[in-house]
Amino acid sequence: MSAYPDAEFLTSANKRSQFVPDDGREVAFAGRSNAGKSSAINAILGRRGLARTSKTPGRTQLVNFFSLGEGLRVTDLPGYGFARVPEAVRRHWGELMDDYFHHRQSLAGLFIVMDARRPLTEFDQGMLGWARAAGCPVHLLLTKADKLSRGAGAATLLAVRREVGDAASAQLFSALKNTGLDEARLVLDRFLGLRNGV
Ligand SMILES: Nc1nc2c(ncn2[C@@H]2O[C@H](COP(=O)(O)OP(=O)(O)OP(=O)(O)O)[C@@H](O)[C@H]2O)c(=O)[nH]1
Ligand SMILES: [Mg+2]
Repeated sequence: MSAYPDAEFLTSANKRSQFVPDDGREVAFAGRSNAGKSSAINAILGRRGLARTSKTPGRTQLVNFFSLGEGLRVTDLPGYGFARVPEAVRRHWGELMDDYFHHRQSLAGLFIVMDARRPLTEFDQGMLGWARAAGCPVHLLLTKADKLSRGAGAATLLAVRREVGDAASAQLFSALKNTGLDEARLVLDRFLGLRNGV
């Protein structure tokens, strides 16, 4: 059975007026373009093909809302840091993200998805700084860990944890090998208020 049996796609929004009603609790997945956000959502929710994935960076250009049940949601945000997009698209992305992060009352937690081979880019740091200022709890998902040896993965995780301190929790993850699923689901449930404590 799926970890979240009621998970379903709600809508894609290109502007704030298209966002779903701002009630309940919502957890956002943000990260660089092509980092593996949509794949991570599918793996964590246990629903292949729920969020659209692609080999082409910049695939998710909209804010995609998924329901996990009454008043509980996950959002798949458009990736940042992809150089080869027109200026107008990049500007629109910035406005959409501003609208989302500055107004979303139901935002209860943020997963920052990073390629474990290139963690904590400038953009990731910016996102982390924003979330910290907003008092939004953050979990760093170091994905594509299957691309690293065990030793290199462990060293990366240690370095990331040292760098962020208590600003965020962090873990290794692979959507390809389904590693780190239990840990990610524990954090998601905690952000959604489905579990207490750490
Ligand atoms: N090896 C490996 N590849 C992965 C993993 N997760 C995602 N990928 C691949 O990385 C590429 C991008 O994955 P997506 O999940 O679409 O990435 P995204 O962050 O949603 O991308 P945008 O929506 O374009 O910003 C795809 O080719 C995936 O198959 C993983 O854990 N391991
Ligand atoms: Mg995507």
